[in-house]
Amino acid sequence: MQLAPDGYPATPVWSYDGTIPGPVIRAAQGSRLQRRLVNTLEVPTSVHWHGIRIDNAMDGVAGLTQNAVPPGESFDYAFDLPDAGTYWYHAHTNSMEQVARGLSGALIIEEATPPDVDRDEVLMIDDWLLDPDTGLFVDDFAAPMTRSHGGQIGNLVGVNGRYDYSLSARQNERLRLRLINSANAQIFGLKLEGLTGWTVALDGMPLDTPEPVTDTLVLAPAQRMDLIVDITAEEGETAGLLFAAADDTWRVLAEVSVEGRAASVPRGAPQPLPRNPRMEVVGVDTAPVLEMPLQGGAMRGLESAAFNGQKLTWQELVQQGQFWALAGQAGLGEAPFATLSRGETARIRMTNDTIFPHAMHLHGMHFRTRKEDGSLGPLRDTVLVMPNEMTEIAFVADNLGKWLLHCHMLGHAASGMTNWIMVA
Ligand SMILES: [Cu+2]
Repeated sequence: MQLAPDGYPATPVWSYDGTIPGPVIRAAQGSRLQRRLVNTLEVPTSVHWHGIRIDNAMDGVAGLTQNAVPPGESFDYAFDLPDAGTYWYHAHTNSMEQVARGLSGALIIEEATPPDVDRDEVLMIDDWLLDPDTGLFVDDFAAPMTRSHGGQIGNLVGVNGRYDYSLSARQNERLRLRLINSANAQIFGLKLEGLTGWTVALDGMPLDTPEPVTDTLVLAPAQRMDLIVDITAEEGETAGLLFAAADDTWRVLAEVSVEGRAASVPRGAPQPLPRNPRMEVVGVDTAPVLEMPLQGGAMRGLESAAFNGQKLTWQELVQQGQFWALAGQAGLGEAPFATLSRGETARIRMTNDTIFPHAMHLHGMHFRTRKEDGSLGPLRDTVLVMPNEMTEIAFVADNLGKWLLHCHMLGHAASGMTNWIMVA
């Protein structure tokens, strides 16, 4: 793939179906998706269908819900799609390397009645860490320095596999933009220019009321955001999606060139998207609270944590490439963090005792954040927990099986920040 600008070498990648990102899979809400993974890589792999309330056996987590698929072999994924929305699929075997090399794609589940927009565009936002001389991915996915800090941040940011992604649109045209952060660790600050927009869904799930975009949008790794935008820039003016670069300047992420006019005036605020079924989180106030401190990392460290059934000191953990822990456990333990009975409402209080932000992702079920006053936030599957902050999530454990709860900074997940819950 030519990821870097012209004049730089092309990049050898790992891909689904030969493209980065993989093909956009579109399916109807309520239908069944079937895909055969044929592994022609030289390493084992598996596919996770992120955000889908899925049959546990199809969740794609090597070592928990299936064995990794060896080179030359295949695995048939087949599952129902209960919810409309913006989801994605990605490797879940050594994901800090496999996702970074290109193994991800968008999974779009369409509502029976789509919203009133002229176009529906998927913008998969990623970053790549490339060696400018060779075009190769910098081959230190497991570097302790990045894993114990904020994680691997690329030196090139792009959308849909292009650093210079652009699209053309007419003035007052209405677009649905489906933003997906597929980066390993980068949290994107985003803003609109020449566009008037509303957030209509987060992590696939519709908001009750579309929220006007007035400020910087924050999209953590693995999170999605559906916007409905009207092109309000004049013909010839620049419009598009900007991101906050590391040097604190705003740079163009996706340019929209305005050509012609679709209507003389923009439309009013959009209607909310139809709700997905069975999403009520009930009984939150009386549900038990499970404490999950997020621990470790550079500058803080850990006194000790359990790893592979043994209690290890910080020094010993570091020797094992483990820099993080969730509630005193580094990596998957024999026993789950919690065992919940089907239909039970649970609260997990994640207190970030590290100096880094973490994008915590629960597999198989969506949750709401619960604020200190007891009010509930929007449905999500991935929440950003800032340093020294506490975030409480509440959900109904209505999906049977073994579900990961892990940091989606993939280097963190690979070095301790991965735990699991059992719904039985
Ligand atoms: Cu993390």
